Amino acid sequence: MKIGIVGYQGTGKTTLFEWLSQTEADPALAHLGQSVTVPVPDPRVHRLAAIYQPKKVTLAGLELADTPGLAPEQEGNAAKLASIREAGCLVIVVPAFNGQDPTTQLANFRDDLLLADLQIVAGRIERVRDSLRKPRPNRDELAKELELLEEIHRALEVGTHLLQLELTPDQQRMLRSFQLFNLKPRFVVVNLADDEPQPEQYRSLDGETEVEAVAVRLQHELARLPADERAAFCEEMGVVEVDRGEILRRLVAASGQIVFFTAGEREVRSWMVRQGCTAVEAAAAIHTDLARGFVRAEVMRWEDLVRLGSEREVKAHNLVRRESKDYVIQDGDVIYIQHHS
Ligand SMILES: Nc1nc2c(ncn2[C@@H]2O[C@H](COP(=O)(O)OP(=O)(O)OP(=O)(O)O)[C@@H](O)[C@H]2O)c(=O)[nH]1
Ligand SMILES: [Mg+2]
Repeated sequence: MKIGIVGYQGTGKTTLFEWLSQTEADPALAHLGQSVTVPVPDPRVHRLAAIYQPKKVTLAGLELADTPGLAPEQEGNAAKLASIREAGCLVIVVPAFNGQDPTTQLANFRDDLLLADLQIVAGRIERVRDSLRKPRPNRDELAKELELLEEIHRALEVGTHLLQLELTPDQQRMLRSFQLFNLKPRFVVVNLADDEPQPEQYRSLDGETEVEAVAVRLQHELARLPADERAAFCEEMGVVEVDRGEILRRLVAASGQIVFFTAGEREVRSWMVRQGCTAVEAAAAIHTDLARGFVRAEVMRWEDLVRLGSEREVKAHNLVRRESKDYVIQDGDVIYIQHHS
């Protein structure tokens, strides 16, 4: 799943992208945007590796996409936003440095997202109405879609984030192809000044559930220093190093994904799947053959492994569950797929 880093120009998106991914953005691609898959650090993987002593440890990756900034108060933002329609989650960066007000910026950006979605929904409503004027075999289906679109249109007009609407799976399916921004989970990063005296005031923002306030430029600089110079830098600047791994893990959760593990002597590995993923879908994420020949999943909890120290002990305590295809994978499950080839 792609995570789109979005916001107005100069808010610190590329700095955030570089800090979280520990890569350098290519300036030649700044006007188009660029993406990179970042391994998500997970202390649980290292606990499991200590038990299995595998030859290889592999971390699941999260795809981060840096995007060109929108110009405030400018027509045409809807078109610019088109490139991030496919993102599964939005990270909205708003600045609180140089006297800028993150609350106002966020409100404006939310309006831009609403307008972009309204254009799409209004366009589709018109086309569906046109179609309904002619005799058609799929009238009922279209009428249902029209009713839903009109409800969505009303909700957008009053500024409702559509995730609050509790749509049925059928309705979600009808809307999927429009890739509406207001149906995507979002995460707000308030980019603080290096010397912000009261960062606490930005830890929550009106109407947003996931907010992180962090001095992105400072943290980026800090992370680029050699390890032995960081402590001195922190002391001198009076800052605390922010764990970028924790932010990545919060992004995983905020984007509606969970992490499961596979573990053996050859490899200990974390995998990312969407919440609600079944055992056979998890098997498919590992390898299509595993899904095709799926017999059952053996499931342990990573906590049990760490507490008891070995797979053998977990088995001895009867803590290995045998689950079928439809079992819903939980964050922190360690799974082994039994299959015939
Ligand atoms: N004071 C301060 N300046 C910052 C901070 N983060 C970024 N900047 C500065 O803001 C400018 C823009 O940073 P970028 O990361 O390039 O911003 P952007 O959002 O990618 O910009 P566009 O891609 O042009 O939209 C740079 O000069 C940064 O040094 C911060 O936390 N504090
Ligand atoms: Mg940029």
